[in-house]
Amino acid sequence: MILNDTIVALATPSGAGAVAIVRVSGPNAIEFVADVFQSIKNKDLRKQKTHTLHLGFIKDDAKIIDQVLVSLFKGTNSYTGEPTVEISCHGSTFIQQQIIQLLLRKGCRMASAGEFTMRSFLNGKMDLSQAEAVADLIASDNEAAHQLAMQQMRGGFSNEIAKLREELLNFASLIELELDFSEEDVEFADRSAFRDLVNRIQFVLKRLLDSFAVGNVIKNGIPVAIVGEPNVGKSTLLNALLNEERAIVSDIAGTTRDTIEDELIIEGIGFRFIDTAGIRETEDIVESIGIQKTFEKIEQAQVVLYLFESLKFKTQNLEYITEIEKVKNKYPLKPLVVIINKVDLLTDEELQRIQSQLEALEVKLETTSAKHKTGIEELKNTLLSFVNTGALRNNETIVTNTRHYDSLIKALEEIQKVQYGLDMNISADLMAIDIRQALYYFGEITGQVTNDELLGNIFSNFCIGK
Ligand SMILES: Nc1nc2c(ncn2[C@@H]2O[C@H](COP(=O)(O)OP(=O)(O)OP(=O)(O)O)[C@@H](O)[C@H]2O)c(=O)[nH]1
Ligand SMILES: [Mg+2]
Repeated sequence: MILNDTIVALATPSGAGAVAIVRVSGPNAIEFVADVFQSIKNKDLRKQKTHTLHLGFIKDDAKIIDQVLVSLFKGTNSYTGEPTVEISCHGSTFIQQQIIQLLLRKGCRMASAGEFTMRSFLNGKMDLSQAEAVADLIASDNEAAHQLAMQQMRGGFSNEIAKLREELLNFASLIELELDFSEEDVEFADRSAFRDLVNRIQFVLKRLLDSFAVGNVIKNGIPVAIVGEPNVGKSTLLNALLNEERAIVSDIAGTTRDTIEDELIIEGIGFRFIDTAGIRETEDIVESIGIQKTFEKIEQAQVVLYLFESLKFKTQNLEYITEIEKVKNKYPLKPLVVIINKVDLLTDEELQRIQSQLEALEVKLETTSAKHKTGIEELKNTLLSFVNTGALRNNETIVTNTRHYDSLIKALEEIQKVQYGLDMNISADLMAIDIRQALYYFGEITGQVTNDELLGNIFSNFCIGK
C-alpha cells in the first residue's frame, strides 16, 4: 500500500452539473493546490487554518481556469486522515478535466477506486466494516438499506465483534501462559468463565448469522415471482402493484413470453416483482423457452404469488383444491401466496363459498381484481409479513455483507471446536490453536487482520473519488 503520494479525483458524479468537487488528498495536497490557486484576498493557502473556506481562482500559469471555493483540511483532520483539499468548481466537464489535469502535472496521481476510503481505513479513521458501509450507504436506494448502512458505518456491528475478540484474546494469552508453565500443571485461565465466554460468543455469532437473511433481503430486495396459467392476469397484477403500465396485457393466452422485472418499495423494503410466462403445454418454441424461465424464476424467488382465475372456481366441483395442493407440494419450502384473481367476475355468495372452502388448505390466500385494483393493499401487507422487519425496527445489529457472513461462519466453526475441546478436556496447546483461528476470523471482519488482496477486492468495488 502506497500512502506517501498525493491523489486526486472527481468526488461528484461524472458529467455536467451546477458544481463539481475535485478532491485532493495526501502529504502534498495543500502545496499542490496552493501552487495553482490565487486567493481573491491574496492569502497563501499553506498558512490558513484547517476547516476554512477560500474563494479564488484556479490558474494554469497566466490562464484562469475557473473561479472556485477551496475547503482545507489540515493534518489528520479529514475523511482520509491526511491533508485534504476539496475544490468546488463550476460543474462543466471541461473545467473538471482541466483542474484534474493541472494537478496531475503538479505531481498528483489519479486516485484508484475507493482509494480515499481505503486511506481512511489505513489511517485508522474507520475500521474495515465501517469503510464497507460507506459503499453500501452510497448504493442504498431505500429507507431500510439506508438505515442499515448508517448503523454499520457508525460501527454498530464491529463494536460488538471487537469486544468479543478482546475478551477472547485475554483468554488466549492466559492459556498460552499455561503452556509456558506446563511442567507445573497450573491453570491461569478459569475454565468455567471461559466456558461462559465461549457460550456467549456462539450466541452472538448465531444471532448475527441469522440476521444475514434479513440483511441480504433489505440490501438486495426480495424477489417475488408472479406465476400461474396463461391469461389469469399476472401482467395486470404486476401493473397494478407498480401502478404503471409496465407489462403488455391482452386476452390472448401466452402474451408474456420473457420475464419482466421491476422494483417496488413497500414501507421501506424493496420488492422485486417478476412477471413470468404463463405455464401450460405448448408447441411454440419461444413460449416454451419462456416457461422454462418461469421455473427458474420460481427457484430464485423468495416469495411466489400463484395466480388462479376466479372463473375456474365458479363450478361447485373441488378440482381446483387439488390444483392448489399440487402447487403447494411442488415448492414446500417457498413462501407461497395463492391469489384468486378476477374476483369482480364472482358474486358475493360465490366468493364467500370459495373462501370458506379454501380455509382448510392452510395457505396464504388473497383475492384480487387486478383489473380494478382491489385487494392490492392487502396483498402488499401479506408480502410485508414475510419479512422479519422486527430486528430492523428494534435497531438490532444486522449483517448485510457476504464477506462478513463468511468470516462469521468460519469464526463460529472455530469456536465450536474450542467448545468441543473444552468438553473433551483437551490440552491447552491444542485449544490455543483453535482460539487463534477464531481470533483470526474475527479480525478479518474489523480489519485487524488484512492483506493487500482482501483490501484490493473490497475497495475496487467503490467508485473513483470515494
Ligand atoms: N375481469 C377481470 N379481468 C382481468 C383481471 N385481471 C386481468 N384481466 C384480464 O385478463 C386478460 C389477461 O390478462 P394478462 O394480465 O395479460 O394475463 P397474464 O396472466 O399475464 O397472461 P399471459 O401473459 O398470457 O400468461 C386481460 O384481458 C386482462 O384485462 C381482473 O381482475 N378482472
Ligand atoms: Mg402476462
